Amino acid sequence: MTYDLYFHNDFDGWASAAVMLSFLEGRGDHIGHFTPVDHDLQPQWLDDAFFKKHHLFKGKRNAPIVLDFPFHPGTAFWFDHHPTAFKKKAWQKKFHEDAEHAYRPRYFSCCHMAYATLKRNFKWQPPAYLGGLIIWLDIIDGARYTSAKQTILMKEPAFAIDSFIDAQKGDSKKAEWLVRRLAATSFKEVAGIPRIAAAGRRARQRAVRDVDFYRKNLAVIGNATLINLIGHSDKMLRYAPYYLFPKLRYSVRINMKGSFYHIGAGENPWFTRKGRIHIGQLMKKYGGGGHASAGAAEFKTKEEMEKAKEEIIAVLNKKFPSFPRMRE
Ligand SMILES: [Mn+2]
Repeated sequence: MTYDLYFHNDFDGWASAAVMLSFLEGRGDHIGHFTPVDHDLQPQWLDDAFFKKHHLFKGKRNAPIVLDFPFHPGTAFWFDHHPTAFKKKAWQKKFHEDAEHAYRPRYFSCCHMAYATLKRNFKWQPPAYLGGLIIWLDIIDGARYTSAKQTILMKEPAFAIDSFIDAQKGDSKKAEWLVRRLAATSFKEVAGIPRIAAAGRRARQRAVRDVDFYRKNLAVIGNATLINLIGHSDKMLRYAPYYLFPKLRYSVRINMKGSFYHIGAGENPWFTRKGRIHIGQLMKKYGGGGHASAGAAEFKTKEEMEKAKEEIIAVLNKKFPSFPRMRE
């Protein structure tokens, strides 16, 4: 049988496609089209006839497989782990778990979830090298890095693949090429392919440059750091504040999203002390939202943003004494 693969356009999506491909080819099936998809597609995605109507590729349409992306009722296989997997109430009712359709929001990566589900449901015996890929997707998609430093230095081979995927901007030919490589051999070998190794080097050079921007522009206010990225949004390094100040608990960043002022706040993931502030709840006050450990809100005017910024930093400092300011 021939299927079309639709998968989220990030490392987890591409790796999930590789796991799926390995499984399908193992039982003699084929893939017609490899299509990375992203959330800008959502208005069309919500159409029941999406798989018939879309213009993502030409040619014959095969039974669709969707990975690491919201539920759609017309799929042959669907595996996802996102907490926001169901976009329509009526569709959620149509979801019934079976061998080909599963939802496991507790998995750190869809790649790992698809691997485990296919093994369980189909007695699939995956090639041993896929085990390493799964471990790394749980780290990268689950943001379970050992340190902030690891995210800046990006020395491990998986980071090169991640950087390469990022640079392809959803190109389906490149996606097919890389998904086939990842399905056929160990990710370490894939990371050594010259163009992928080169993408890794470029990403590391960029990170060194961007950390320097943080070093020059990051302010420390009590337990929180503040960075203004307006005009420098390309330099965003989520964990750089904790790399420079590992003892600080929170980071706040200012940016523009279109014509809106954007405040993002996060908690240092390597900070284990209890008694946390729910950042998503804090942002709700300003019409935003998020999770316990990260959130954001948007503002029409600079004045509104400045006022909220002061308040948010004050709240983040309220419950905790100041910690010594230490650079690594
Ligand atoms: Mn994912």
